Amino acid sequence: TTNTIPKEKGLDNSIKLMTEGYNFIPNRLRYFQSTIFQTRLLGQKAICISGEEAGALLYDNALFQRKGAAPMRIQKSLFGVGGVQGMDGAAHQHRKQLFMSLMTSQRLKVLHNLTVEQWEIATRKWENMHKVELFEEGEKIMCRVACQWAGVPLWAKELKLRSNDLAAMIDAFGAVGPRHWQGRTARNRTEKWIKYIIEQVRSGKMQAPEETALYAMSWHRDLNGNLLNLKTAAVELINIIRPIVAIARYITFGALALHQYPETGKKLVEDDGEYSQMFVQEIRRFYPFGPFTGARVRKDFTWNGYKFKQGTLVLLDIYGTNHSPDLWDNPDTFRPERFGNWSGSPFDFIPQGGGEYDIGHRCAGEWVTVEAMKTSLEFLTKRITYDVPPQDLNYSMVRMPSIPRSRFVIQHVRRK
Ligand code: PAM
Repeated sequence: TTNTIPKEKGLDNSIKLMTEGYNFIPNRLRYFQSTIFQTRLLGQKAICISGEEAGALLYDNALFQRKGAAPMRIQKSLFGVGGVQGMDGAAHQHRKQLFMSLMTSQRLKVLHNLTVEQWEIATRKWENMHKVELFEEGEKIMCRVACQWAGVPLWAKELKLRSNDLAAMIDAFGAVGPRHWQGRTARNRTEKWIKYIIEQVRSGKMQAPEETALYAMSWHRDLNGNLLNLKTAAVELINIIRPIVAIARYITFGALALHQYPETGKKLVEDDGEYSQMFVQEIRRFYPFGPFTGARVRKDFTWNGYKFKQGTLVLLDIYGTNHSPDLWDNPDTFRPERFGNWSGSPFDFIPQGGGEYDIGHRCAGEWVTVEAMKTSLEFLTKRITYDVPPQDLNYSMVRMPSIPRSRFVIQHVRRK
């Protein structure tokens, strides 16, 4: 039997995506009483799907490809052109392996230590500051961590520029107008910087420690035995450092959770590690960051009676899946305990995408994210105290990516 996919009217509904944000897909699924619908976005047909079964579908590499999935405007700002996110097949597996090889437990330990060190250094500065904007400061902390971890030299006087540029690429992903163009400018400047550093390594003028991403990206060989061209090597090295800066968003939402649900802070302080894990998982589930992800149909197929035609863009609802009442009890309640003896699947909890790490497109940096969040939020609760003055802590469900409007201001930072 063939089912008809509910179809949204309109020549193009991109404007509605811009005005409904994270709720664009969930709103329509509710309206159509469906887990699938069809619309038009960015001048093309797009099928939107949501839920665990939908996740399993989108991450089936036999049915979907990433080539040509991310719009050029996202590549020119957020991801870069020619990087791992848009690759398929054996070439993708080989490239993904390059990223996964950097994610060993040893390297996560190094990341942990660097993160603690940078929070310590920041605290010394903050003790003498009247007020601190946690989001931007967190980005700078994570920028330093990212560059040190990756082996990329970063002078103190360029920290602000590099951190702001990496942040601008992330901030651009749901933007039209100036915020988008700032993301592009930031990417161009960052690629120029990173290309220069990789050239220094390749020409022997700079030594990169073997365990670092700088070394890995500089000397990686593709399946034909060739070094990555300079531009691609830079794009991939930026694909390591930029997403580490993006963790500052989750850390800021974590600080918001600590403020709005004070009992979580007490539990973190008394914690032996288990609560910390549940707490960061709930932050990644609850707060809006990635709205959806996408792929293109590789060849015609039928799923649950719905026909998918080759080349069609398919979007998987990340925010909605993480808030689906079919998968989560009281999904709109912040409750870390839901992750206690939680038996998840690779497709029900997908803040950073679903599926497998090694052969799939699941975010390579998910362990780094969890580690940096735990370390940072434990530091905020166990090592320092601070006041949260009155401010507008609301976050928009329309602006993508979202962030509390005040960027989370703290005062009277003191060591415990
Ligand atoms: C990073 O890579 O810097 C981490 C933060 C990125 C958040 C990604 C949010 C996803 C947004 C858009 C994906 C577009 C894919 C659409 C495919 C059609």
